[in-house]
Formats: sequence, structure tokens, C-alpha cells
Amino acid sequence: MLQEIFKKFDTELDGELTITPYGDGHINDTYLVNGKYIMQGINTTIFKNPQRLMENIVMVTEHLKEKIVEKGGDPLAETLTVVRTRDGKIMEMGEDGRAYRVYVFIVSDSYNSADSAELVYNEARAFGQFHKQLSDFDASRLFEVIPDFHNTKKRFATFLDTLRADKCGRAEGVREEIEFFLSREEYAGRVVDILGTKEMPLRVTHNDTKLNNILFKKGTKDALSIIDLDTVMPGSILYDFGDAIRTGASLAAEDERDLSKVGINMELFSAFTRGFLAESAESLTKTEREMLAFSAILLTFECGMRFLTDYLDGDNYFKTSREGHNLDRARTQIRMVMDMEQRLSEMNKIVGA
Ligand code: ADP
Ligand code: GN1
Ligand code: MG
Repeated sequence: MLQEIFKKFDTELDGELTITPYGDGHINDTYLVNGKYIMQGINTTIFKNPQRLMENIVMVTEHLKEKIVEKGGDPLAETLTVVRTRDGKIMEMGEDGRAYRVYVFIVSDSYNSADSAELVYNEARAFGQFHKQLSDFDASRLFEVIPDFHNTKKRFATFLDTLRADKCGRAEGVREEIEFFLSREEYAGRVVDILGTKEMPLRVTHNDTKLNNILFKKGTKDALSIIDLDTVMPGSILYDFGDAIRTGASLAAEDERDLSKVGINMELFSAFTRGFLAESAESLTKTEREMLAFSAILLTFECGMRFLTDYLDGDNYFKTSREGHNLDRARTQIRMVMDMEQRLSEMNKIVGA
């Protein structure tokens, strides 16, 4: 069936197709086709309106491509390229009820956890540039793909509902983890309560800045392309900074079981901050700057709470490949938050708040 769907797209491939699962995303079904194209089954349980989602991606990538060409870059390598079907559509519905899309494959390296300050510095500059390139994009054109995506208060409310329902009877075994989030409820409103004010403006943001959503030039540590544009929506710049620290300033994988390996690496945190500020310092408001370090705690707290919520709910949202996978992920996030809480004043010094 994948072969038939792929053939509807307007590519030069007409012989035998080799379609293999690809990448480590938690949301969509991703395949590499003949080493030249990425085909994805969009997760329509999560993205309920894939057509509008794809319209967002077409608008955003067209805007980015103009900027890339202006600076003499390569528009096929430095952002996603949506391949249309032979009859001009931007996605194709499969018989399985899934929505499929095709992108040009970007030859690159990708990382699930950081390996050097150089990598993370380049990552941060690339995200900073991404914001700059989208700063003149009219946010009102964007469809809100997942409403309240980073509304941490709503995420907290969902966590409480799921906990009350406890439909898999898992709460009893994870009392400590539950208590961790309950006792930090106050974090949840700190950004969302002032979002949209002059001090915490809405900007066009990526909203999913984990390390494997940025590709690096093969064999180098140079950032090449920011991908996974599914959640590009109006948001706070703190969402992108904080979420990037969650994975970019950690030497351990998001699902590491040996918690003694988990924590924030201050050298990586400094490198990311330096790269990010090199691009964005002038555009940050005083409040954004003051909350930059805290945003790393907030986004890690939010993500950990989402993992634990999904564990309690029976693992319906994030893809898992082993028993307790979401619980392992929640535990690494808890450990990261605890470590950052200890080091917050040091982090604030580094960001210059
Ligand atoms: P998910 O929402 O499931 O995370 P992504 O769009 O991030 O889906 O894709 C999953 C992975 O596939 C990425 O982390 C990346 O490694 C790879 N990938 C996606 N699109 C491309 C592309 N155009 N070129 C190269 N690799 C890609
Ligand atoms: C998901 O799509 P992916 O795997 O890059 C999730 C993010 C989480 C991340 C945690 C649409 O990112 O919000 O932070 O997992 N994406 C969506 O690893 O929910
Ligand atoms: Mg991804």
C-alpha cells in the first residue's frame, strides 16, 4: 500500500521502490524511499486537520526558502521541500485513513543527545535564525494545529483528569513521580498567564525544538535544516529555548534508564545560550530574558508531565518501544528538572538575567 501511495507523488522514481522505516520521531510514521525521499503517515489522531497542517507547512517553507535564497543558501537542503502529488495535492489519503505526505530527503546527520558544545552552539544559532526568518511572517495566516499545545496549565489539568481516571491502575506504582508534578503546579502558569502581553509577546515559533528536529551537515557539526514543522504556531520564544535545552543540554538520551547519567550539562547550556543570544539578544524583552533559564525548567517539567500522563493513560500518544517507556522518559525529565532547580542561579548568570 505504501508503494501505491508513493507513486501518486510527483517524483522521478518509477522503478522498484525500497521503503524503510526511518528516524526516531515519537509522532508520525516516517519512511525513507530509495534514499531520496521521506514519506510520512501523519498521525491524524493528534493532527486532526492534516490538510490545514500541510497548508501551514507549505506557507512557512515558501517563506523560509525566499530567505534562504536571499542569503545564497540551498533551499532544497536548508528547509523542508513538500513534494506534491501528480494532480497537485499536498497530501494523499491512504486506504488506511491516514494522510500521507512526501518531502525531499535531506542528506544529513542527526542526534538524539548532544555530543559537544560546538554542535549545540550551532544548533542554537540555527534556531535563532529560524525565528529571525519568520519574524516578518504574518502569524494570523497560521492554522492552530494543536490548540493550547504549550499551555502548561491545561496540560496540568489533563494530568489531573488522567490521574483521577487511572484507567490502567498504574498510579499506585508511581506515587513519587505524581507527587513531583503536583508539588510544582505553580510553575504551570508562569508563562501562559502573561503570554500575549508586551513583555511576553506571541511570535511565530517552532514549538518542538528537540535536538533530532534539526539536521546537521553530514560529517560535520554544522546545522543544516530545521525540520518537523508540524507545530509551527504562534507561541513564546521561551518555548523554543526551553524545549531545546531539555535535549540539547543533556548528555543522556531522553529515555536513559540509568538516572545517574541524567542532568543538565552546564557547558552545553552555556554554548546553547551563547548561540541563541548571538541571534536573538536584541529582540528579547526584559521579561523574556529574565525567564530564559526558568523556561528550561518549565518545558522539561511540561514534557515530563506529558510522558507521565501518557503512561497513566496507557501509552496512547507517544510511540513506545518497550514496557514502561513513557515512565522512563518521565523519570529523566524529573531528574533534569531537579538538577536545573539546583543550578538555576548559575543558569541565570549565564543568560545574563
Ligand atoms: P515526528 O513528528 O514523528 O518526530 P519528524 O518529522 O521529526 O516526525 O521526522 C522523524 C525523523 O525523520 C526526524 O527526526 C529526522 O531524523 C527524519 N526526517 C524527517 N524529515 C526528513 C527529511 N526531509 N530529510 C531527512 N531526514 C528527515
Ligand atoms: C514529540 O514529534 P517529535 O517526536 O519530534 C512531541 C513533542 C515532545 C517530544 C518529546 C507533536 O516530538 O511535543 O516534546 O515528542 N510532538 C508532538 O520527545 O506532540
Ligand atoms: Mg520530530
